[in-house]
Amino acid sequence: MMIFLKKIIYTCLITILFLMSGRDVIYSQAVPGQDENIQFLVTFGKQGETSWGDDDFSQTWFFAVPKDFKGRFYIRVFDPDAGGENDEQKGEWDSRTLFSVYGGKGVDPEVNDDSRGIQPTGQYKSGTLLASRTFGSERQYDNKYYSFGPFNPAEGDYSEKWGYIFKVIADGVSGDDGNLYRYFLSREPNADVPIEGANAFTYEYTFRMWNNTKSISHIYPFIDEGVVYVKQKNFDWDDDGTILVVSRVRKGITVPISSENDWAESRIRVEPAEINSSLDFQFHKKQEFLVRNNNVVISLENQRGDNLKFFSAPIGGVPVYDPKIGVRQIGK
Ligand SMILES: [Ca+2]
Ligand SMILES: [Ca+2]
Ligand SMILES: [Ca+2]
Ligand SMILES: [Ca+2]
Repeated sequence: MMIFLKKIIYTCLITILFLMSGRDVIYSQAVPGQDENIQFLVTFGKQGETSWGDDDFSQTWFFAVPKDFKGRFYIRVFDPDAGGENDEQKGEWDSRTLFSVYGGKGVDPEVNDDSRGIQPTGQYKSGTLLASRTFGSERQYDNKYYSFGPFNPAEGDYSEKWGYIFKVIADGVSGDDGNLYRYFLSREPNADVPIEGANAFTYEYTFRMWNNTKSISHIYPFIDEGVVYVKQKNFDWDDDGTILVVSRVRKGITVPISSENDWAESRIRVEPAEINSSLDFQFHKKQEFLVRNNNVVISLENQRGDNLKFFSAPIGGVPVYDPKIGVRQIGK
């Protein structure tokens, strides 16, 4: 009887573990990530007006493929066109967006500052161009995927810490409409099949808030060793509710918010217990009325002026406030 019971418990445990790992694996390469509750990234054509929520008409993301992954993979872009469904129209649909994928030496943003893509200037396109395509308003790719690849991991820029790094840049080369899109790093060209242990990150996040006053979006910067404070900068938040910072030791502090076509910035002191974990930047929409089509830009710097990474799958998991740790650490 005891052996039978043990077997049942063992089977249950294995099933739970499998389900837990499955959940983690399935969504870890979606950009935006599963826990972020962000529907789309956004990049406007460079004749666009910054008051519509994109400060520089360019967005850079990095995909890190683990060292031990030997297969081929694809970088899928959902709704790469600017037209039809999902996108933000101004006059005629005339935006053209260049998506380009880079690998090889020069991509690693920890070695090459320009590669981080905070500003689309200097050597932000460093590395070897592996694939690219420009999309206008194209019914064929409207509300559908386009897949770049296949790529081999070895085509990436090797980093001891992150594995093989690839860079994807979306540039709004012309027009004034907003292109909304998202990515998925996949083993297959025609389906979202994740690579276990892969992740994606950016240094400047430009995204669209949901048109829903109840929604809360999140982004998760990782706090490295040696960070004393972070300077947050947000752009064109349209005075839409509040931005809260939460961590294991921080129940939630509000930060100054931008309104229309301007930046707001502030410093946040980092607690020792926040080192080597992720912060949770929460974007709470205004409750009184709906602020529609709010696009926003956010970046973080540490006290040395180095930009922090936002990971689509938060390192160490989503931080949950724990009052016991908070009292102990901050009270020291
Ligand atoms: Ca237009
Ligand atoms: Ca579209
Ligand atoms: Ca689009
Ligand atoms: Ca905005």
